[in-house]
Amino acid sequence: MKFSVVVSTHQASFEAVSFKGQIHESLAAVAAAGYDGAELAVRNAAEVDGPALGATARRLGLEIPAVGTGQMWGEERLSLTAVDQSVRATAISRVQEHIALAAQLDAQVIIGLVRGVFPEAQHREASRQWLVEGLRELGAAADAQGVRIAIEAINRYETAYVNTVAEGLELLKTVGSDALGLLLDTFHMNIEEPSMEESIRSCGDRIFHFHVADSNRWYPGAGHIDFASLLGVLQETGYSGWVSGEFLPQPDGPTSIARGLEYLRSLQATS
Ligand code: LER
Ligand code: MN
Repeated sequence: MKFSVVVSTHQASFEAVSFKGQIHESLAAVAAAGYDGAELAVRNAAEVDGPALGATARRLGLEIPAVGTGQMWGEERLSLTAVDQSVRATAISRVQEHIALAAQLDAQVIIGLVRGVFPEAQHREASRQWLVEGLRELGAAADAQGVRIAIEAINRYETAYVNTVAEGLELLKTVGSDALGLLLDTFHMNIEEPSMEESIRSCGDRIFHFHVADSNRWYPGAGHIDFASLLGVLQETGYSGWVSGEFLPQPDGPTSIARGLEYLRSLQATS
């Protein structure tokens, strides 16, 4: 099992990332803490120098497992289900740039809140259709570049669509692209899933990426989620991907990444 942690290439309002900005220094801190990789949270891929980042990561012995897109929604309110067609088109072309960056870095692309939040006043069926069409277009682009897309199930307080793993699997079936799978996040699953273990089992080989934060969104080991059980079940499914820490920088970034990794590795040692 390989461990990474999320760092943001630029300043951003989303809080559950270990470091923001000064990305080359952040990568060095992640490598020094002993991680195998650094997941990138990126608002605008056009502002990221992929080859330079890739070179820094290689020099530090880090891989880049995934590139997140959530800041497009968080900072700019771009989404694949915006009522305004031109906003949807912009969101699609911006995610295409993430796909190109991911291809350079041998990473996956994450679709979280960029899918939109499905407000009650917005027609649900039309939104669902826009999302399916958008994901088909992005799936084809990803496929052509050898990139995989991981759709994240996110709790009900952040979006009204794909809150659960079951909804995520249903969406994958509707879209019908092999380039698409799921991102499971223990923070969201702890809120939405009756049994996190059963939800992991229900995915078969469709888990493309895995986020870990404890129940309080601090580093694993700081709350009451049973990570020994979850990582054991994840391994039983044959998952050979990444376990990526996406947690609040509490009590501070360096301490949280050190404690989170120490705890996860201690579980591995006893399994
Ligand atoms: C992003 O990976 C995530 O987990 C969401 O909570 C973003 O809002
Ligand atoms: Mn997440």
